[in-house]
Amino acid sequence: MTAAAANKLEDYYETLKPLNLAPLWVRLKGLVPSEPMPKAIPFRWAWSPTRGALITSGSLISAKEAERRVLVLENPGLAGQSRITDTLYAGLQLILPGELAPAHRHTQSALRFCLEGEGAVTSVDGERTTMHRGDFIITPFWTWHDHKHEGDEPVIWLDGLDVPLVTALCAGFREEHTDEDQEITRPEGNALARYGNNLLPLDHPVSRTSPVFSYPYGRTRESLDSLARTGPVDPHHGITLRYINPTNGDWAIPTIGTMMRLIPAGFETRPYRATNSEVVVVLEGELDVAVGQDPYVRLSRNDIMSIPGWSRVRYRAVDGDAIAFCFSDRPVHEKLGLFREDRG
Ligand code: GTQ
Repeated sequence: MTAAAANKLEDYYETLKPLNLAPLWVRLKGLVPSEPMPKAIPFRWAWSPTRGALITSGSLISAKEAERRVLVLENPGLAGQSRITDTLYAGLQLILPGELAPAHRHTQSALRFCLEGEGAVTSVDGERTTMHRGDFIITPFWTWHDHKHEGDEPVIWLDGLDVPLVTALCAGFREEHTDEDQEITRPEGNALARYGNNLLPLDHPVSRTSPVFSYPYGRTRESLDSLARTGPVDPHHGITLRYINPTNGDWAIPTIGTMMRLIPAGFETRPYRATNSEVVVVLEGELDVAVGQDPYVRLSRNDIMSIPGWSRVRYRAVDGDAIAFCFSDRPVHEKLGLFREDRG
């Protein structure tokens, strides 16, 4: 194209702006890329400074004032957007002894993964559950939930929500409960007894989110222990178990895939990538994670890492087994027919 023709085109683009029109030929490759181009980058939040900042917030604002005292884990590639990957939200929540984070509900689904401290309780839809390190707890979309603390030390957990997805669909609703804490209608452990033993009450309906809602780490650990001794160990995933909804075999949360991963001592996984993005937090041992061409990054206890979609990942455990909790947007990719993986 000649310079004169290019100038003409530029002038033409200017005439389009007041008409609220845009030329697709300028934008096509960005809108319809040849492969995913996440804005998120692989990033590690080291526990000690992150925890320090969170504890400081405890002396500046109460859980009630904040409604939820959370530091959002914000990906450096998505500054100001409250996202840990292009499609996932993550935050670290602090609750101090005697505090109450009041009851509310929203259309975003949430998970809690407990990292530190004893004595906090989350109530979901009429049932409470006491939180212990390594427990995975679900707040299904549109269920009342409040958090309180009956212990005597700070409690910290990782929140994971499908906020960016719900925002993209413009489907966010929230409501505050008229009471600060909701009425408890069933004894603690009731959900686990009814749904958590490979049994379901006769005629129990299929539900979109797992009714188990609290998965104690002890049980998960038993399975991992046994498999660590006997295998099999997948060359790309190590030993990865996914939390499921017993009413339909789907992921425990319909929009967020949750998993526990054990990489045996001395094991190195082969490169793997999939369209979904992922968040990893180390529970036990030390986990080395390499993304794309980058060298291995070492994750220690409670360190958190973002893994953008469609980036090649390798895991390695050097000294001793490593155990990490992971969550991703894989269920949404699967449900929309968008999930692709590459084991090369
Ligand atoms: O605990 O209900 O990190 O509503 C973000 C939004 C936690 C919660 C978050 C929430 C919550």
